[in-house]
Amino acid sequence: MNHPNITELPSGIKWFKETEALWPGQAMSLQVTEVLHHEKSQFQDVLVFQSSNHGNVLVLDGVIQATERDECAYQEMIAHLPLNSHPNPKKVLVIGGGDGGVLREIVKHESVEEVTLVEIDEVVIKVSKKYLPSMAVGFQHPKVTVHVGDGFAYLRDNVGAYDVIITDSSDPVGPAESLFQESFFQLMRKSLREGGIVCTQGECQWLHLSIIKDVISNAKKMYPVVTYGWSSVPTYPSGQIGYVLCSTNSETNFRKPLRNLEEMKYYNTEVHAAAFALPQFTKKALGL
Ligand code: SPM
Repeated sequence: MNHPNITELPSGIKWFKETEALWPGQAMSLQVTEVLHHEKSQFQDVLVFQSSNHGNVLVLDGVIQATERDECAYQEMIAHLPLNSHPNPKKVLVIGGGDGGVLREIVKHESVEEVTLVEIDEVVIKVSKKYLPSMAVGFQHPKVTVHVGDGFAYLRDNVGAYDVIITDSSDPVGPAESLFQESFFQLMRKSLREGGIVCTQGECQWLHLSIIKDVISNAKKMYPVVTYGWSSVPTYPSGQIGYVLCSTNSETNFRKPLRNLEEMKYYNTEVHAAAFALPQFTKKALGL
């Protein structure tokens, strides 16, 4: 099966290479042992391959979304940073996240009563259930409801409904572009209950400070507390990714988790607090 990002060397060894205009002049490569699935869905190019050292890998429009080896670093942080900053999160919404890994993390919180996942691309859910079972296990929990559709439309129909909203999106090109815009943050704001918190995929400080700066300055127009945290994810461009966190409660201190969680792979209370320690160039660029 041919894929534009996979090259076979004369030795027969195959490499996946992640090239994208958002990170010019650099490319993460992973050795491919088998292409498990490739299809053009209604929204994007969907690829799943088995790698030599990172387990199965989900790729959307040529960009790595999750590898079985390091997905914990992203899924745990995007879930537990906001949930452990809310005093009593009961109703949680996930926009995107069709692999199920963020769901798997959210249901670990005892206070959570209902989680709804809104994913635009049903194919991502289908291939994740088949090839990424350690992530898709999240779909099996009785607290979880899945809605296949557009996040904007869902938010418009669900005002004042959620304690925490997590946007687990791909990058701001293609189907996820609108999820980085001010209008989306306004809709999320309206869908929160009093004291509600949002956490969105916040791109990489080595590559996208101007995108992050715009997102944060837009968010500051409508949320009294806005900040940026990050974690190390080796298979994401430049080896890290960030999280934009916003609270409607001016008392929220994202640096101080309100609870601990036992037996995570990546997350603990020290990592939570450290996520908000920013390099000087980031603090200066973002005004944090
Ligand atoms: N549940 C996992 C889905 C992953 N969502 C985020 C993927 C981001 C991939 N690109 C990272 C680029 C950072 N600049």
